[in-house]
Amino acid sequence: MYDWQGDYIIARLLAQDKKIISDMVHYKLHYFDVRGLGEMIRMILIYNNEPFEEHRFPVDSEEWHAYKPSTPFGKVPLLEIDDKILSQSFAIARYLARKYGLAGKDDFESAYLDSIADAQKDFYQEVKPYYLVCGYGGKYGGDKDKEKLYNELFLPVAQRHLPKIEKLLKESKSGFYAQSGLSWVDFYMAEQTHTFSAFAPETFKQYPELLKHKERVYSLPQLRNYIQSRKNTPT
Ligand SMILES: N[C@@H](CCC(=O)N[C@@H](CS)C(=O)NCC(=O)O)C(=O)O
Repeated sequence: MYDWQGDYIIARLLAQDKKIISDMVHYKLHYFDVRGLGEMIRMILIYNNEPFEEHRFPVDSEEWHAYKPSTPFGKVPLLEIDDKILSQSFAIARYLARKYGLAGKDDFESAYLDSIADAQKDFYQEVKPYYLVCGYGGKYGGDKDKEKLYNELFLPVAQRHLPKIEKLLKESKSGFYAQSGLSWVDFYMAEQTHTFSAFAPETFKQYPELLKHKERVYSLPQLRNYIQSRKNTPT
């Protein structure tokens, strides 16, 4: 009697497992072996305990140049979702965020979060020459003078942008960018703060709420172990 019941229960569990496995989406993330624009995507999946495969390759490598023509826009990150392919980091992040309830509580909050991410992207584009002399050992920065770029480009742009971002963070009162709490934009912003505060530590000392926000995100129980054990590349 006991054996039969045991077998029955095991058979039920196996059937359930099969269903769970057949319902599971297979994710494969293609990106360079750095944090960059791929990291928030990794963080969303890890935060949600979602298994995914990774294809990481060295920046500017033969492997990348061979793979590049097969990508929709010649850029990564790129996410395979079963037999579909999605590129553009924000599109991927938003797609996953909507699935996991990390895209704001309603349409307005979702668009508001997008506006913060887009404003940060504008900042990144504007200070990119400084980013390039700091990251990758300066390999892609040309012969530009780092200190001159810091004083004449990075500092004025940062002094214009960072107080606005910090003000919005404080105003949400949730500790995250949305009033309703954590979203994908917190992962993106924490990564941006991590990168730029290492390239300009003195500047970021003036924006302690941004540094605290990064720590708050990195200490989330679902992410803590990953953050401590990940490959912590400069970019
Ligand atoms: N708007 C795109 C930008 C993607 C992008 O610039 N990717 C860079 C790496 S962060 C890339 O693929 N660079 C290699 C190349 O252009 O050959 C996104 O957000 O995904």
